[in-house]
Amino acid sequence: MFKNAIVRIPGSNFDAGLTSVSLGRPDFERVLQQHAQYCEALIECGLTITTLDADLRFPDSTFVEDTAVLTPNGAVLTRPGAASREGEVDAIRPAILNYFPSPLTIEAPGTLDGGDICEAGDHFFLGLSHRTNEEGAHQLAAHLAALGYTSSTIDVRAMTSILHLKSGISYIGDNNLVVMEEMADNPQFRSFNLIQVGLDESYAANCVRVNERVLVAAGFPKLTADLQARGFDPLVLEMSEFQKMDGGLSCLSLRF
Ligand code: CIR
Repeated sequence: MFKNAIVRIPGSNFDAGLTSVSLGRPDFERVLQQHAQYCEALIECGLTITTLDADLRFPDSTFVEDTAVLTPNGAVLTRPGAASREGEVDAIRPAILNYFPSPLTIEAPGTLDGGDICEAGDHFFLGLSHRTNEEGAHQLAAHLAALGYTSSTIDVRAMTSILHLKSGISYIGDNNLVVMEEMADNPQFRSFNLIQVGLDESYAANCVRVNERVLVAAGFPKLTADLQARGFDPLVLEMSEFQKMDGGLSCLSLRF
């Protein structure tokens, strides 16, 4: 069960952030509206949220997930792989210190984005991506071991369709792993109950279990229906403006 979340309001220069997709320019009014609905959804799921002010120094800073890995046993501050995002960790540190007084850290030359880290019970999958390097994953694996968790790496560097590991997989509890079709045959997922997402709904593979609900992006009826049929309670959220900047549901909050 999560009790808390940290979010950051998108800045007016949100459209100056990084993106690898060509879905058009985000509409700032809609960005704010979708973000507000996301925050309301977290509250509906029972979370108390810390809302940080927009930070115009970092256009991508609403994607707070990339700055930390928070576990029940302790926190790790990351070192984001994109140069323009490195300072986001200093910016969020005070908010994290309120809940985790002695976070561990990822040090240079390690880089690591929280979006590459998928918790699946007591095991963590660490994505090697164009943001998270082997050194970063190695440091995190040692920190997680010290906190009592196992981990293993999954290399997604050759997958041009995803930015982070969690763009393609989401653990939604009770041994259930939502996984995009292209990754479903990974032997590391063999012991999980796989919920496959077809090529036409790949973006929806980034969903988030928050207590009794599963946050799912709007516009992906097959996954939504599949989750319902399996007894989950999807909470559907418009994400169009964040998708334009390579962002998914998980990136918009740190949950703990
Ligand atoms: C970036 O490229 O860093 C941002 N525009 C999107 C980050 C998305 N974060 C995530 O999936 N955890």
